[in-house]
Amino acid sequence: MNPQHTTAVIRLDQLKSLGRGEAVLAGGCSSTASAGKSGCGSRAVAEELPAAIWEKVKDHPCYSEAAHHHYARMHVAVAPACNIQCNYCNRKYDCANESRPGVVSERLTPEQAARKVAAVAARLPQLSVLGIAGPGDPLANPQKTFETFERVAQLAPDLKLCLSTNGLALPALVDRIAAYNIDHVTITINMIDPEIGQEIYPWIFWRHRRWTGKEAARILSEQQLLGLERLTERGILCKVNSVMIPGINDEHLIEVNAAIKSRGAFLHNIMPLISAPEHGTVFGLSGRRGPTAQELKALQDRCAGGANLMRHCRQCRADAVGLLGEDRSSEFALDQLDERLPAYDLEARRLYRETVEAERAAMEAATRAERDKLSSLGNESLTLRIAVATRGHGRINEHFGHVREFQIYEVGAAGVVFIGHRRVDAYCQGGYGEEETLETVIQAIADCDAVFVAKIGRCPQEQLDAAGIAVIDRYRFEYIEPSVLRYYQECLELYHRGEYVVRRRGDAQIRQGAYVAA
Ligand code: CLF
Ligand code: SF4
Repeated sequence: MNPQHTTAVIRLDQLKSLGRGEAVLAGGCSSTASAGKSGCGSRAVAEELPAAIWEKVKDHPCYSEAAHHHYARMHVAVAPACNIQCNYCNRKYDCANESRPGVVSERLTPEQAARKVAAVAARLPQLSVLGIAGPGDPLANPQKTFETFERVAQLAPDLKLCLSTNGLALPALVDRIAAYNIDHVTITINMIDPEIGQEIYPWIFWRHRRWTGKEAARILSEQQLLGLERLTERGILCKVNSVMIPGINDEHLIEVNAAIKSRGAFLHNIMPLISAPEHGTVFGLSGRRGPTAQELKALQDRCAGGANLMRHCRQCRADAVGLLGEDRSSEFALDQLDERLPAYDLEARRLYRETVEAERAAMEAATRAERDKLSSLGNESLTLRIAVATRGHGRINEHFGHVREFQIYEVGAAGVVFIGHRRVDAYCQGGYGEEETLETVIQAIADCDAVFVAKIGRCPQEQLDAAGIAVIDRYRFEYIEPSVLRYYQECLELYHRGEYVVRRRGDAQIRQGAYVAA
């Protein structure tokens, strides 16, 4: 799977201007609850979960969609070897500007990894999770993986420990995972049918020999499901990642969703295949395409009612650092780290969390108040999709020209839900707008009715108007969800008066290829 020394405590007023996001996969393991649903899942709030579960997810950016606006994760790339081959992975590829499975810029020893964690924690009070996700499979490298967890647990006792695996070696290591207090485990499960599995996995290495074809896929699937059962029996939170591969497992993932729900998975993260010829993967070289945004959403919607869905995954690299929508790994390269371990300031980190919790409570109260205004409505047919320019912290706080990632929300009479994100190149370069880039940005949000921004220039505003996407800047620096709900109420009034024109949505493309870190 795949920032110096100011442990500053951040005040509420500072939060408004904070939040340079990041994004990157391969490493990343790979996981939002279904639209309009509450209950368990990544959108859940405190009162909807048992207290013990809430404690585990409330500041984990992958297991809680609300947490991902505020809390950061970091991966340490200590696990180079893998015991299977996936047709969407090429671990030889190593480029600092790439972001997909197996890709990292530097591999670390457990000691180096612990040093990096200390350095990141000293500068990022928002860091809440340490994950090991590659660049190979963490459980195919058990010594390095568990030694790293042990060192980090001593150094940074408030960090949650997280692991992402293909699951082949999982059942035999469940006791060890529990002994190290690793409370979050992701298993990548792309199939439960070996017929389909043989098209995804050319081989696995199991019991001292290589297996191919259906037999390999059968063994892998058995181990994955057994591992999932053993983990959930022990109360370890499990997320399942599935790569949606059109023409191979897209329809089948509905069965996978049911199978993992029955075994107690907490979340299901269905991610789009990333494949381009230049990645050198089997799927990339053979022209296997990834899904469009609409195809991915349609599949996720068909899984509604099954295992809860994560929709805010950024398909991180195995060495990603920062909020899910940003990648600050280049700020923490090994040769930039101090030889001496920085002090680990538990008190500053606790104060940061307190500040964030106050901010989250205010945001939830504002959202509830707006939602209550909608509660008297019946079955309204109008739904809107909104792209939001944000740098994090749940606010509309980014200039249109600087956006590197839009967050996408869907709103209707039932409420507002986060449905995904769209990565783009920043349109504004050194004070000038790039025409070509603007076209790709508009294409990325072609399925949206409106875009919320903190600020926008006249030229892009005219082009968005021409594309039928309303530009809304009156909610600048406000919370996203209450603003979206307020906008919906305004549109609904116009709709009832016959003055709102419902636009025909285009299909947005999920961006493939290089992600250039900020
Ligand atoms: Fe990392 Fe994975 Fe833990 Fe998160 S990532 S090991 S659960 S801390 Fe998160 Fe990255 Fe998606 Fe994974 S955004 S690829 S779901
Ligand atoms: Fe690559 Fe191994 Fe992860 Fe598959 S399981 S994506 S081959 S590192």
